[in-house]
Amino acid sequence: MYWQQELETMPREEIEKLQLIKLKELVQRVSLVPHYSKSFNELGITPGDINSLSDLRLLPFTTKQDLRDNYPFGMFAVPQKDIVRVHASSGTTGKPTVVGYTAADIETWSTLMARALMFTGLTQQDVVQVAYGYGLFTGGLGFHYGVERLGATVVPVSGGNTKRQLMLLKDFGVTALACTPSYATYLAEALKEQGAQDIKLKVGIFGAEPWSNSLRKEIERKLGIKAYDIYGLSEIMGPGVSCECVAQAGLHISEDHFIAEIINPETGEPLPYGEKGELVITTLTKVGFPVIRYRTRDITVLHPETCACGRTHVRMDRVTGRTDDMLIVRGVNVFPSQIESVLLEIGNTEPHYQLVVDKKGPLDTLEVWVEVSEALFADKIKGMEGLEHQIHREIENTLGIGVKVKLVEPKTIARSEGKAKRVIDRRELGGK
Ligand code: DLL
Repeated sequence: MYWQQELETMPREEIEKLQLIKLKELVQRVSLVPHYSKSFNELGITPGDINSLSDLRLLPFTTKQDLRDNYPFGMFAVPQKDIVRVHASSGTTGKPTVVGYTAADIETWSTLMARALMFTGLTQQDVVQVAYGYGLFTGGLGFHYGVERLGATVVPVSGGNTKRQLMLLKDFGVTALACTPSYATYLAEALKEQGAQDIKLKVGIFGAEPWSNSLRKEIERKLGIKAYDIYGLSEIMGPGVSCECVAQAGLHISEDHFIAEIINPETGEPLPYGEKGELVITTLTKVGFPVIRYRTRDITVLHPETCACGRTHVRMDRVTGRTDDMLIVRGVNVFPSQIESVLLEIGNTEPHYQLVVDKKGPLDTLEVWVEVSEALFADKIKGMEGLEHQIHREIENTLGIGVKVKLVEPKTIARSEGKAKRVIDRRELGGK
């Protein structure tokens, strides 16, 4: 089932031809944006220099800092009267990054979201509960427009109010749930407590934060659904930049709208297909806020082979983490999702955990707090000590660092209704 079969199954050669035509147009368009005209001048580049897709590497990167420097609307490529919507993502410090859409951009986004929903097998028959936040965050409205475009029924409940979420899920015969994987975990737990009966849910479309394949299996088991990974970022569009199909073998990036590259995050050098590095995206068709070679900071791998689903668009591996979320503990690189995988593979734990990084004297320490399963907890001390040792051992085997494991009672770690905050880094506070 395809939304736009011809585009989704285009031979690679044709995709590349189309991309080159659009890239040339894009470079013309952005050369009118002061930020880009300045950097093109500095690099001595003119739009005429782009004659093949490999010339992409002549172009400068765009970073989050560039967006901050041009806050709020300085990167837009059209007069403000043509912008019909803005979204923003909150930064860890200071002002948010602001993105703008023309009516044509909203149209493209809705189409790409409808495509993504269809990747997961949804049709007009489905009832989709959108429990991503509505507002400046792109999750809620991005899904909303996509579900409507698909012709399915949208339940625009937004994030939070778990009790109401569960009521609607049952009463409206919801067949697909869209929210962060951490909120899906929370909803699964709450549903179990209520006694999950008469639930028609069959599909979950989860993203906006890293999650491991083990957590996917856990959610699939707990909710009795198929869970798909959807990826996106506001700077590029919002959700729907890529999404898994029913083959669950990577997330297809809509290459008729985006060019994806992988670079070495340290040197900025492009890496070949199959190698792990930072994802960089160029938007080919965005009008209001086109972006050249945006450094996402997300770590992944690209695979160009045609998928079992018949789509030819390049697939990216699930994002294991961001270069800036990577913890460096005593010189070892650690992504929270790696620890998540270990915890869930071991079993007898709940998918609720918290990592606490601190500095004791000259050394970094990593504490892993994890909730034990209700069953084990009911059994009290029996088995707890063994579990603690096992987690310690498995993490040390996988990551090569010793950690302190703290088992906590069920329901003691804060639940998240949006993006989970898995890490407390006390080193940032000077060890306090
Ligand atoms: O999180 C857009 C979105 C909404 C995607 C709903 C999927 C579903 P931002 O708030 O700008 O936009 O955050 C973007 O979130 O650079 C990644 O680091 C992370 N991220 C998004 N999706 C995934 C995913 C939205 N499926 C940032 N896996 C991105 C891992 C993800 N990380």
